[in-house]
Amino acid sequence: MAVSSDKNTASIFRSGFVAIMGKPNVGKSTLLNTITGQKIAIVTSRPQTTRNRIMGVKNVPNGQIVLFDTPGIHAPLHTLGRFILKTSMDTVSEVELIYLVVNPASPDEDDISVINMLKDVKKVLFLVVNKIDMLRDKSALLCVIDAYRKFLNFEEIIPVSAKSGSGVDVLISESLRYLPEGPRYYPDEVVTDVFERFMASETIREKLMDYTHDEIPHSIAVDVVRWQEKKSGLISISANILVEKPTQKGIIIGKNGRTLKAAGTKARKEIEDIVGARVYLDLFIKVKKNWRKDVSALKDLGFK
Ligand SMILES: Nc1nc2c(ncn2[C@@H]2O[C@H](COP(=O)(O)OP(=O)(O)OP(=O)(O)O)[C@@H](O)[C@H]2O)c(=O)[nH]1
Ligand SMILES: [Mg+2]
Repeated sequence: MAVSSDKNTASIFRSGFVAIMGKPNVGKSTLLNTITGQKIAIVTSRPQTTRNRIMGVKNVPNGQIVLFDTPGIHAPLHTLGRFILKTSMDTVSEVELIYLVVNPASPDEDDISVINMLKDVKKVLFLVVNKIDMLRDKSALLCVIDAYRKFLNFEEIIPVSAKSGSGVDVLISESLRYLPEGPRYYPDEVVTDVFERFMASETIREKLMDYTHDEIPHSIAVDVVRWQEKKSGLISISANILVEKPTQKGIIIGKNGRTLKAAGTKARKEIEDIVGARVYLDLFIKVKKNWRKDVSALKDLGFK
């Protein structure tokens, strides 16, 4: 019997790649975590948290959506900034669909720099207005949408709250409608390509950022140097925390070592959940001047 060629048939399996783009701190990583139902990407209240491209897979009965979280786009200031911008642009070229994630507010100059990047990109584009839980006046949403429409043509405009999950189901089903008929790229059990070691270093970085607030801007890098699985099932992990200045070392250690201890304990518990085993975590702080400007240091830390 001939296979039906009707593309609207519900039994068609649709799949493809989606880039989550936007300026820093709009909730891109939170959205990836909510869509996939997993804590894949670290989230902090501070801009420019994500540094690498992070992949997450969403499986639904008739399809598979592979999403890339990207670092927030901002004016590249130093070598790390340029790596980050390149990561985002490389991702755009590989996807079928782009979410432009924005705050429920008129575009500012950072949003406009992302818009300019996307102007000549010939991909399906969704406007995802995030954080709608923060909007008291729902009519303001229409003004936001109108403001963005002046700059770009969006196939769909979807208001969501990545934090509460509101609107996320609509985003998933609409995304699927625009993806082509395609294969299951990843087996069901794969939810990310982020490996445990990287997840561990990211978790440590997230907790250090939480505990040091605005005192350590973006000067922390975490490098897992040892990962040993013992016969008892315990995983022994050593990680170096890289900072740029001796004063930052002091801030991370905190009074009587309290900050480091608290952040380390929180990170250890979360890593135990990720790896499903007991963890022994050893943290060392190293001062490496100007690591963010140093290309070889960045390569050592996994920035490609
Ligand atoms: N109220 C509210 N806050 C949100 C929502 N989504 C994300 N946030 C918060 O916004 C902040 C930034 O979230 P992230 O997911 O780290 O943002 P990001 O866009 O990945 O940031 P970068 O990686 O720095 O570009 C965090 O404090 C989140 O908890 C939302 O729907 N509502
Ligand atoms: Mg992020």
